Amino acid sequence: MNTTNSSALFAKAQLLIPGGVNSPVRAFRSVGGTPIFMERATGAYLFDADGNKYIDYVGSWGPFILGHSHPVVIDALRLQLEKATSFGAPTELEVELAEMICNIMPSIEMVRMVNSGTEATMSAIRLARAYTKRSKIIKFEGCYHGHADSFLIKAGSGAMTLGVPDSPGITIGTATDTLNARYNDLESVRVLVEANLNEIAAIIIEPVGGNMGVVPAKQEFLTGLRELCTKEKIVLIFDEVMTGFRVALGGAQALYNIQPDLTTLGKIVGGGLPVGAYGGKKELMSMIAPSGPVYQAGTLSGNPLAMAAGIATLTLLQNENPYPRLEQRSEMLSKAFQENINRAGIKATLQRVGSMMCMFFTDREVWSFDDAITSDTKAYGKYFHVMLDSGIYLAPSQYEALFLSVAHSDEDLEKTITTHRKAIV
Ligand code: KE4
Repeated sequence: MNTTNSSALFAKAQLLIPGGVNSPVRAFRSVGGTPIFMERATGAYLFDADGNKYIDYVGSWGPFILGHSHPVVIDALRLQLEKATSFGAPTELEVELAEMICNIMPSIEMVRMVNSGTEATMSAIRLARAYTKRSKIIKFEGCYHGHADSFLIKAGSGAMTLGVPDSPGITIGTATDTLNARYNDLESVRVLVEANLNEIAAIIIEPVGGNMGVVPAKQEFLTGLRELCTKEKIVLIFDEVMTGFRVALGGAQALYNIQPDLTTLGKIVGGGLPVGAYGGKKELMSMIAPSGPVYQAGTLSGNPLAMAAGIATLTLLQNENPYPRLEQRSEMLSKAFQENINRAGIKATLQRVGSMMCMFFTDREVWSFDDAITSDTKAYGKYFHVMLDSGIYLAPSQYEALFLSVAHSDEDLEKTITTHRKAIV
């Protein structure tokens, strides 16, 4: 592939933007090489600054379940664009999207729109702390909830020790309030709860891990978590920024039939524009300013353009119900990948929930972060570049997800499967 323009743009970008990117994972650091600068996209395809075409399985990290630039979404945006892009005042659009979210996810009785998943999760734990009058939170190693200080905390040396900052600039004070448990390991949660009785405000979890590769939660694990939180009066937060409207219209909470106390959303809910949201029971949400004392605000929260894209996207998902077909095509793709893996005789494990999947370069099943990190990231980097050079755009990291959209055609899947067969040997 000729990527001259991308290379020149990256050289200039690095002088002006930290690492040349506005979000670290885009820099290709974990796969090697330099990032491709994109120019336009439609359906399942990306076109870069050198005119190369790619079949896209990143979908802007999840929003584009309907494919890029869906005509109905673009029309909704065009219509809104003619009216206004922002008011900083309430609009009917916000009420409409709030009503759609509450209808689609019954655990959400009230919802607040924000501008990113990070804003959603940081607000949700502030609310949980205010509601319970407790300070500590439990998260899970390998789960990512955005870049708020309370989440960039890794486990201390022993299971019982408090967290330690996972980034400079985060205070020890913050770290002491974040505890890390092990995904799919209910006992690791019980140990922390018992050692911090009546001090845990919230447990926040990705109900399907999507940021350590794709790691499904076991049903009994989530059921046990729900029961534990109910018993100990801990706020259970499902971070469905990635899984919401992705693994099912109603998200992972519909798939697992578990009602969290709070849910955080992002990505698909904005149809590709900057949107996050958090919501849950009225009893909790009514504590949010101005109806209650918990402060949270945002200049562009509920922005009409973003609302228009979100409403159009959720309306299409409700009316067209693409999930059965997405399930069938995702199953076909992952089965074909597995056949390629078996034929090549390599160490790789495929994991999938709905239209999000991941191939780990390890022969272990991956149920937690310590399983995931047995993967050979060098092998993933090599695979990534063979696929990229053949016009298949995957996540530039072993620890992300591959997303299928309704726009991926049979030919796209065929090309992906044959390229995958070559790329893994
Ligand atoms: P944002 O602040 O990036 O909108 O959302 C943070 C977030 C919260 N919760 C979950 C489950 C998430 O997956 C994310 C963001 N996901 C990453 C991709 N794995 C965004 C990509 C990036 O950081 O550039």
